[in-house]
Formats: sequence, C-alpha cells, structure tokens
Amino acid sequence: MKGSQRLFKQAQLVTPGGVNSPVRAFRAVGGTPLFLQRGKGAIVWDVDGASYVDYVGSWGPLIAGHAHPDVVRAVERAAAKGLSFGAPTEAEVEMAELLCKLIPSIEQVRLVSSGTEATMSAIRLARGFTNRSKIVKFEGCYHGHADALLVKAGSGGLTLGQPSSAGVPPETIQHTIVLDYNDETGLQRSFETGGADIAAVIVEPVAGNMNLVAPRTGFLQALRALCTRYGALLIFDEVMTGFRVGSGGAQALYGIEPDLTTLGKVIGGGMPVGAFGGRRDVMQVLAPLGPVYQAGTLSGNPVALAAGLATLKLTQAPRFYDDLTAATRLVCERLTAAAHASGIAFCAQNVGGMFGVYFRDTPPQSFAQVMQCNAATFSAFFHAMLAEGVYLAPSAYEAGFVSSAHGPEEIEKTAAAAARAFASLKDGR
Ligand code: HOZ
Repeated sequence: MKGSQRLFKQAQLVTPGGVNSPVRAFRAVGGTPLFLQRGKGAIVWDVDGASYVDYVGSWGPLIAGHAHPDVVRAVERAAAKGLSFGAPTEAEVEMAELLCKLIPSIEQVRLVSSGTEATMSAIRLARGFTNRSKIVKFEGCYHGHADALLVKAGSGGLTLGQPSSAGVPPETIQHTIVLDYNDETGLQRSFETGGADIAAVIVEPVAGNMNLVAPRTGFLQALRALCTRYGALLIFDEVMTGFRVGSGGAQALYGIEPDLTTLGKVIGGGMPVGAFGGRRDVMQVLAPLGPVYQAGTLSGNPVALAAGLATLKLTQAPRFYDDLTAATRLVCERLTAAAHASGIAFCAQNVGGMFGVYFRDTPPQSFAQVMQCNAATFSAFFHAMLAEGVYLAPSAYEAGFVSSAHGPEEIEKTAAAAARAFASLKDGR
C-alpha cells in the first residue's frame, strides 16, 4: 500500500476525516489526499517520493516558495533564543511598524495567531466601537470559522456542500446579514432599512474562497461610500489578498481605504500569524485601553514572526510583485491555451499572485456564476494534473497560488501537463 493511503487510513482512526482542515480530505475531488513530506521552492514531495509543482503553497502563505533559505535561517535563529515568552518582544514592534508602513490604512495593529482569530476579533471590535450588532457579509466569502461568520461561507463549507455550519445557534447568526458579492444594491437596501444597526461590512476584496471572483469595477467603492454614509465600519478581509495581490494588498490595488483590515497567511510566511488593524480611534477601543476584550498566549510568537518578517522582507525586493503577477498571468494563459487546444470550455484569471480556473467561457462575477462552473470536470482535471505532477487545490472553490519560486521551468512543466490533462478530458480517458 502506498504511503499516503496507509497514513490516511491510520489518520482516519484518530482524526475526524483523517485531516485537520476539511478541504485537505479530497472529498470534493475524490481519492486519497497526498501526505506531503517536504517542499523546496515551487516543488513538494509526498511520502512516496513523488514530486509535484505546487499551486497550493500552504493555501497562500508561501509567497517565496517552500523552505526559502532566508526564512528558514530566521526561524532557526529565533527558535534558538526561545520559542515563546508570553511577554512583549522586539519582533512584535518590528512587525507592527512594518504593517503600518506598508498598509497606510492600518494606524495600529494587533497580532494574533490565525486569520480566523483576526476576523473574529475585528468583528467584535467593530461591534464594540459602533455599539451596533449587525454585520454584513457576502455569500461565498469565507472569513474563518467563527460562529457569526460561518453563514453561506466559501472554502471548506462550500466544498462539502454545507456553507453554513451545524452547531451555530440561530441566535448567534441572527445579526449576520448575507448579501450577494459584487452587487452593492443589496447593501444599499440593507442600510436604508436598518442602517442604524449595522456595525460593519466585512468583505474579501478579491474573493478567494469560492474559487477566485474579482470585484466588479465600482463594487468596493460603493461599499466604502455606503459604510461612510451610514456610520458602519468597512472591514477588508485581506487574510488571503494581503501581500499576495501586491505589497499594499487589495486596498492599494483598488485604491480603497477600509476602516479595519485583517491579515494572515503571507505575514506568517508559513507559520501561524494573523493580524487585525486599522483606524487608531477604533483600535484604541481594544483592551487594555478600552472595553473590547481580546487576548492570546501565543499572539506575536517570536518564531512565527521571524518567518513572517523574513518573508515580508523578500516581498519588498524591487519588481517582486511585477514578476509574481507576470508569472501568475503566464500560468493562466498557458492553462487556457492548453484547454482551448482541446476544445474545452475553460478560462483562468489572476489578481497578482493568486488565480482562479473555471470550466466556463468567462470568469464568474458572482456566487451564482461560480456555481454554474462544472465541478465534475474540475475534479477530473485535478486528478489528471496530479497524475502529471501538478498539485492544484483539491476543490473547485479555492484559489490557486504562485510563488516567486515558480520559474519558467515549473510553468513549462505545468503547461505540458495541462495539455495532456485536457486532452485526456476531451477523450474521456
Ligand atoms: N480554508 C483554507 C483554504 N481557503 C484551507 C485551509 C487548509 O486546509 O489548510
């Protein structure tokens, strides 16, 4: 029996579904998840020694590729000095200063250990600051797995066909309003009918948990204007897009200043780091200055921050994002060309270093259009690519990620793999 199959069997006895995060279980695409053993640059190896060009990149954090020497060295140095103190350290100041400098809407920031913690805390803060209860989110956007946000969510819930979770009491989500992504008219109506109760609007400025859906021109601007008019806070969930679509995140790309921003993934460089920050007057409502409580033993962990700081430093190299964006665009172009050569309805698009692939003719602009994509064909494509040595996200509802380590050789390999994979789909092999 192959190593991944053996480990998956063992894992299922002691871990629900054999995984520690649902999408990894390959339920949407079928088959056995790969158990990975190591990674270097753009390549990962499974426990059976097979190698793959990796477009998951730990779901986004590994913007400089696997085990970048600068990042590994920084982690080793930090670890040698102590793993955790539960007391302030210099690295926390350095990270906070860097985030405030690179994302100007962040005047103050608090570090946490995951994206879920960041969004959960930002929501609490927004409610505490505005003294209002309701929050608005958009269908198919995923903001981590805190109760109030786990309604019509993307990512794993959507992948498993359960976008709202059991175990979340109706009372907990009675204050959550869910609207259509890329349609500001719903928000206009919600504000008109109950604006005085809406504390915040939270949005993925580029949706990356229902595949990739880019914001329509004017959508984010409309959210900004409506939140300002009705005194609600605009929260950009940039856990995925922060330092991924460009140095200043999606807010720099689209020229919008949110009141609060949540971060994760890249700022930890593969280690558990999250953050939420924004307007100083809002942030100062947090304990110990104000009445909104939030805390964490491992918040600002020095080893995790060492990985994050080293990664962010790499992203500040001249042309880093130009090159990353160009490489990601090339991946999309080569995949699309390969599909069309086989006569398959397919398209792909990228925003900076993240991309989406769709089995339809044009990129979806809404959750409904995402649902029109052919998920069964995606699964066949996923497995054909895996057999060719290319590791895509095992779900039609996740974005893909390119790193600075994906060079011409990896992209060429991907294109050749895609040509064979699409041809096999056409032949029904
Ligand atoms: N929710 C993550 C992707 N959007 C998946 C996390 C994981 O399985 O590691």
